[in-house]
Amino acid sequence: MKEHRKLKLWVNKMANMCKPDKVVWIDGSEEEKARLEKEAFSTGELIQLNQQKLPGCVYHRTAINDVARTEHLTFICTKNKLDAGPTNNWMPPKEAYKKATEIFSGSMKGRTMYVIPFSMGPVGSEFSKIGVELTDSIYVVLNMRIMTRIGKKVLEQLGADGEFTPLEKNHPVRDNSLTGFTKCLHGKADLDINRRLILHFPEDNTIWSVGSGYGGNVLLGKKCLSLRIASYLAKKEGWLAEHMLIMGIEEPNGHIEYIAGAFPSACGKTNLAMLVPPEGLKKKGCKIWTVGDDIAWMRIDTDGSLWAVNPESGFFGVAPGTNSKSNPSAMETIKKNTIYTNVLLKPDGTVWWEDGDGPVPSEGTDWTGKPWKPGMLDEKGNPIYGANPNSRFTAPIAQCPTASFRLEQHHGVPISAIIVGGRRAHLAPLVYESFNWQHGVYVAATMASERTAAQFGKLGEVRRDPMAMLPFCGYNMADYFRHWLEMGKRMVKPPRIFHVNWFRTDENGNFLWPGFGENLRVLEWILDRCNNKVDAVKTAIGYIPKIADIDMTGLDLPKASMEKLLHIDKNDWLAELDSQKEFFKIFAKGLPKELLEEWQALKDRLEKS
Ligand code: GTP
Ligand code: SPV
Ligand code: MN
Repeated sequence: MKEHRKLKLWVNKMANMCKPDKVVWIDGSEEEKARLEKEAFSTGELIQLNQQKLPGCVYHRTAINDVARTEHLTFICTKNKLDAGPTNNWMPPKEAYKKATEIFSGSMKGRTMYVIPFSMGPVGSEFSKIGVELTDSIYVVLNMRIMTRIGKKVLEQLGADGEFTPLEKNHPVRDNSLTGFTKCLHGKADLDINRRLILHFPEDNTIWSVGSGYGGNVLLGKKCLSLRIASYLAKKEGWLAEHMLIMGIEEPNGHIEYIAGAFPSACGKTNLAMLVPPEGLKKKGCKIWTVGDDIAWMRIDTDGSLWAVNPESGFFGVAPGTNSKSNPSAMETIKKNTIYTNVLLKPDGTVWWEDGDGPVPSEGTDWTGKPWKPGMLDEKGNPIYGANPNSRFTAPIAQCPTASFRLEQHHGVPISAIIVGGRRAHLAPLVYESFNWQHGVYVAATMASERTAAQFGKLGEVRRDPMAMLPFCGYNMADYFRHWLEMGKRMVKPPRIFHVNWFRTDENGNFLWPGFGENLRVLEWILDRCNNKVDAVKTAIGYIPKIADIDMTGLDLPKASMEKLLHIDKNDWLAELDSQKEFFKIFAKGLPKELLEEWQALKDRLEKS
């Protein structure tokens, strides 16, 4: 294989700073995987699980203070602060490089630096992007092996002078300086939260992450490249990089329609993407195809519609709550070749988590490595969980029983509808449809959700999370809204935009909607709307279903619950508008005027209603 000169120079430069004992280039082979696992078993970085019951599966614990993305330590480092915008933490590139250099310097002494060439998207697709991650963590290498396409084939694709990943041909904006392989550097250093930095340099196509060993902080192809850097590129190049699942819904006649869905972290993307139709609907013969559970790259094709690819090749899914009832496809997917992180380890070398399958084990070792028994309480009297609430599984998409046959197709899938939504105990109805693209962008830009365990911070607090991209937009979010509005104008047939809420509760705090597989009932209504098959009720906030148009076959839900689920409370919505206005204020003059117009129009409609 010809050598890529610039890549080699960069690897040498980084190695000179980090001072690893060795530098090992990852080729992606099975032999290499076995060798790395063996080494990690010997140091305790990984534990081999019961190979009869969980073939090919391994177990890992991260440090106790390193169990979720740390958004307050995550920075967008652009020359101008305004380019990062008011919703991102910003640091000038010079200062960021300097701070991180101090932590990286000599941090890999006694360790190996692995060089992982990886492709986000099918290798060779014009739409894919290449990255190279340097890391001192075998856990990261093995995760990247599942989550992305790695190794020799990627280097070959990069080629000797392939300094630049190909852009879409004939694209009006070609700026090669931005599209070279993304340079990703990760080091665990001392895993000290006070010396942890997740730095993005979109202007240099570079990511530096130090001091963490957890998921989104360190699998740099995921949130860092495929969302933060990619969103920046997407704006320049005229496409969208989104925190969205992609799924196909096949009708009995074999016709498949695809939808993309943006929900904040731990709000149900993985579960929706691989839902199993409930008994009542199965009879109709609907089928689900899973394309992706976390990230969608979408572009406008020559047919004027929006097409999406999932740049990833694996799931990094939330374990707690995953069981054979809520998500049988996920349970099937993670039976083999899976990395389990921060779950409970059982004495027989298998794993368990809260609301998982099987009886609660009588004993085990918890995610912190301590002996665990059910019912244990901490000093404050709170239950001690066996698995961390943000514990995860890493598994290949190809193992999912509903994996789409179009996963490796370079062209992706056409998107009929975009759905957005968060966790809202009150306010938002089960589903509503926006009036048009611009209104839909406003709905998505003002979406909000209660905070989950996927990010460090206070649980339950409602925060605005536009397009579920608040933590992931690599540039000024006001410009991001403008980009969405522009994209709509360029499409002949833009997808319709819907808002959903699976999490509305009753007076006692119980979910009104059963969720999971039952969500298909709502998706069917959404597709019927896209195909002009059903009417709807026009309300101030958008179109909502006529109750009779949601197929309830086999679901015993009182009509009163359905009414509550679709109820629109005028006063709550007026209060919501005040809160939206506060949010808009942070963008000052940068906010596209169209969003303010939509805000005003909603206010007028509500007041008249
Ligand atoms: P990230 O991987 O962090 O981006 O999360 P995600 O959006 O893929 O969320 P996921 O599907 O893993 O769901 C997170 C949690 O929400 C799990 O504990 C699920 O049990 C729960 N959940 C998912 N779908 C539903 C639903 O329809 N109803 C209810 N009540 N809970 C759900
Ligand atoms: C999320 O938090 O949205 C995730 C998990 O998908 S992580 O990869 O850690 O970001
Ligand atoms: Mn996610």
